[in-house]
Formats: sequence, structure tokens, C-alpha cells
Amino acid sequence: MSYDPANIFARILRGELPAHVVEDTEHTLTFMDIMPKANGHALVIPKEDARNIYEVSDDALHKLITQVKRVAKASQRAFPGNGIRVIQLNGSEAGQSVFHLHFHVIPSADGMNFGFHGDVAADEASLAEHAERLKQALIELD
Ligand code: DGP
Repeated sequence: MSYDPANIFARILRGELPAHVVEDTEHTLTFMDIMPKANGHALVIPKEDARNIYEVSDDALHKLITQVKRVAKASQRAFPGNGIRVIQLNGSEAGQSVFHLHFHVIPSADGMNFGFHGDVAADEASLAEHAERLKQALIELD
């Protein structure tokens, strides 16, 4: 199987689908997960076409993981009192459902259900508010 340019994240990258974007850099895009596992659940993706960690170039991966670290630090600021889970899945067998490489950055509190993915779509207002909190925290990091 090869990279499918019609996948949802590719369409978000091309601006064909909306997203609550937190940060758009030369090589990455950070936006809110539409089915959040917790408040502030963000996704960080490379602009390079890659289905998974095996396919991505080392250069794109270095830039991506640097951005993941930055978003994790911002998330800690924006959602204090939580640990931050960073999760990345490769292949449907591992639970991957969108086949454009992505890292999940999820604020996580004690006692949470640690199963993957939320099962209820978030409302637009809370996604927008959480995106704002992360954006502000990224500014504060600079
Ligand atoms: P994974 O299972 O690791 O492939 O996670 C894919 C995530 O993508 C899942 O948590 C839900 C999220 N998601 C699916 N469709 C959309 C979408 O159209 N927009 C956004 N923002 N997130 C989506």
C-alpha cells in the first residue's frame, strides 16, 4: 500500500478540510484532535507525505519530534496538574486509523481511562478554547 493523498490529514494540510490549528510551521502542523481523549488532546503531523514512522525521512522526523516536544511543554503549561502522554501508532493492527504519520499529545490525569481515543466528538467551542490555550502556552515558551 502506498500513501493515499486523500487521507483526512492530507486534506487538512491542503486546507480542504477545517481544523483547529494550534501552530503551522514550515515542516509541521499542530491541531486539535476532533475526538479528544482529554481536554487539550492535540495532534502533531509532518508536512512530508508519510503513512507511518517507517516511511518518514529522518530529517522530517527530527523536525516533527522537536515540535512534539515543544507542544508537550506547552500542553503542560496550558493544562497544569496533568501528565502528558505522547502516543504514536503504526498500522491498523496498532490502532492507527488515519494513515498520515501523527503524534498524539494528551494531557492525562490520575484515574483516567487509558484506552485509546475518545468516543464522543467535542463541541466546536471547547476545541477552539483548548486550541487557544495551547497557542498561548506556545507563545509563552518563546
Ligand atoms: P490514530 O488512531 O492514531 O490514527 O488517530 C487518529 C486520530 O485522528 C483520532 O484520535 C481521531 C482523529 N481524527 C479523525 N478524523 C479527524 C478529523 O477530521 N479532524 C481532526 N482534527 N481529527 C480527526
